[in-house]
Amino acid sequence: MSELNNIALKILEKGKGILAADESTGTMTKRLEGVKVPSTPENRLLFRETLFSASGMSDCIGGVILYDETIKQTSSKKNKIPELISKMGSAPGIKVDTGAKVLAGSPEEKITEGLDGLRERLIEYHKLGAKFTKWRGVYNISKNYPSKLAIHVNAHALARYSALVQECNMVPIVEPEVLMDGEHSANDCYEKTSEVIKKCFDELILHKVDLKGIILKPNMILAGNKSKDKISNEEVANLTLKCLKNSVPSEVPGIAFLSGGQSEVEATENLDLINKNNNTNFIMSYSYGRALQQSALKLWSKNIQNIEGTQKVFNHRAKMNSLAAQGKWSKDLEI
Ligand code: 5MM
Repeated sequence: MSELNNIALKILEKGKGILAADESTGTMTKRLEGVKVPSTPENRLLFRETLFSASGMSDCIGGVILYDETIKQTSSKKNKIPELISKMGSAPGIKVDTGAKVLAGSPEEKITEGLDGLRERLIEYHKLGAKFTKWRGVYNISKNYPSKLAIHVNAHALARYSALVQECNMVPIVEPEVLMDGEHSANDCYEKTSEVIKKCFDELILHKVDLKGIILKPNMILAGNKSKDKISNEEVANLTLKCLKNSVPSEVPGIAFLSGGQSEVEATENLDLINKNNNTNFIMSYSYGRALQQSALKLWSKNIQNIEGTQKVFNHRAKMNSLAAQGKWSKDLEI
């Protein structure tokens, strides 16, 4: 088994998933200001180290995606953040894209940037302890979108990124996110997500990326948040499984979903149903940002010194998702 395949499998072993704590400073500022906490480097670190040192990390979180600021910070107990995460039995990872920018040629769409100088930045992050990385392409659905152009250029960037990451002995998380914003039906989401994922794999193969050494981070198949088309959680799970079965090559060891704006319990319930009905050989787990952090952030904001209380809320969410990653969750376990 290759070293990269080992890292990927370890991150997702025994019901573990990924904590996406890679909000850029702009996004983290919105999150903190949303709960009336000033967005200073100290506060961003305090919230994040509270999660990274919670007991739920060891059983439920196999990897943490960090942002550039955080991977270089030192905790209040004088641990370098990647060391703290490793001590908790989890793998430190890093977001390496530099954000989604307006796509020339189709200005209502986005292309993710960050390839210039990436090889050098990867060497630095690897030295800081990163075992894996993340790059997110974003696509919106409407009558004419995503365009062939957006699908093509984002897949190309994801593949160039992945090849460079593997060259530096880290596992790339490949995140093509088809957004849930809009009036589209679940069937539109199914069609567009399938097209996006297939194109990503065409490019990954062209760039000679070792598919056994990646983790795919897709969206679930959902109706748009302004859609009249309401579908059940069972249908979400079945459509998601059908899409991934038909578009992901069997060599890929694991899939870790993004939550994409679903509520915490909805993201857990859908993941649980996906696992209860999993008719693929893929590990199906989570790489949640909002769906792992929302309640913890809300409680923490009431008293930022309430470390224990915040960790309790986070541990619960992490446990619920870990059970869901094994198809063992049920509603009565929620408090
Ligand atoms: C944690 O949020 C990440 C995005 O941050 P920026 O927009 O500031 O770059 C994001 O990539 C995240 O990792 C995924 O979208 C999953 O997060 P959710 O909240 O959708 O589970």
